Amino acid sequence: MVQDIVSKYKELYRLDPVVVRSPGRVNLIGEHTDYNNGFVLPAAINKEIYFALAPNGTNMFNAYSFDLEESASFDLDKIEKSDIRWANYLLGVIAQLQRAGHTIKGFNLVFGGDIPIGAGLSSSAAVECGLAYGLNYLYALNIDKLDLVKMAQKAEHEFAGVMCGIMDQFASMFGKYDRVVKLDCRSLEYHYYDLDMHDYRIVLLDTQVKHSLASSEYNTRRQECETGVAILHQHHPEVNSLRDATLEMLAQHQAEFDPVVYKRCKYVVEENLRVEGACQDLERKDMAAFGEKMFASHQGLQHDYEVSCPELDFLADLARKNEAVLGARMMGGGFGGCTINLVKLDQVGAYIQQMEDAYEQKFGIKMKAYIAEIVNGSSLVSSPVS
Ligand code: GAF
Repeated sequence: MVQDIVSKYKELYRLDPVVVRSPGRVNLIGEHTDYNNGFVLPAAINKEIYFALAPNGTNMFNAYSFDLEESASFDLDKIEKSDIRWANYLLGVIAQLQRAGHTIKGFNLVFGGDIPIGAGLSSSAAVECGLAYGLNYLYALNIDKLDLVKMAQKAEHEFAGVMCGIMDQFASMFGKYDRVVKLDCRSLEYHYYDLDMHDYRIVLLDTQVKHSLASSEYNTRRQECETGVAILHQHHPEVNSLRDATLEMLAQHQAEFDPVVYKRCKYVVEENLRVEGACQDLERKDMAAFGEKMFASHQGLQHDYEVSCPELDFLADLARKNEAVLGARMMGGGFGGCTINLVKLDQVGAYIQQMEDAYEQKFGIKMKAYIAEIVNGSSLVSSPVS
């Protein structure tokens, strides 16, 4: 893949580019907790986007999407939202860098990779982080990685219109080989945990559906959480986000809550507790207990947070009945995309086959399956001057 990107770059622009890579992510547990200032446990995976870029001596940004076979050019003095959807993830990053006072001179870019779009593996975060990382290197901007992550997140807010939390961009930039990273989304402190992959694999089952509710319901969930925080804050001034709330507080003030808002808040408080417990499981190497928490997370996402869908529920239910599976749940924002499954190594092939058959029989859709390996976050692949 990287060779194809570089060849295309040379064919189009005739120069030797800098090449960087930026991965997609999985999240083991801790869903819809990031924008509630809580905990997440993601990892970067071997589904990646490559970027070839070099200065062009003009004031233009010329981009070519290898996957879509489309090009677009933009004047760097007038960076604003575009009608070209894929370009907005790139333009958003440039806008953030410019706003922070960095001069971005003209450059040519070819990018492409193998992160399936719409599967909940954060292809958009990978695009944002990859370009931020690449420009930081190309123009020696000396921006630290956490600031790049924040800029990438802002790019998503302002140019893609999704009010995401920080998890996806953080995982893409800070992922580490064979480790998961527990991120405290309030303090942005993080800690890597070993994920002992000797006896099992991470299997992603891609439903191939993305229900249109996804982005409107995402924003609704954020509002419901804020409503819950406002109620608790009146009684407990120290509660400024659901991260600060406890199940006891919620139970104490339940009468003041709309029942829907109540179950949203209860889910988030429980999910944060699950992430903390899951990290202790990893320290004890108790993968059975870890897997149980994944199943419990799905139950909460299905019944209390209500961001699942029949396709995801079907796969999670079937996984639960299969003794090859330690844990499984829907992953990411919801309403489609993938389930993440921890599957015993010697049963991976049979499990995928069985799930594919059952899914096709039930929904008439051929699902896709990926075996995810955990890799490092965004990095330099090669540089003509190095
Ligand atoms: C999407 C968002 F981009 C993340 O920030 C996170 O909120 C996730 O949904 C749900 O956990 O991937």
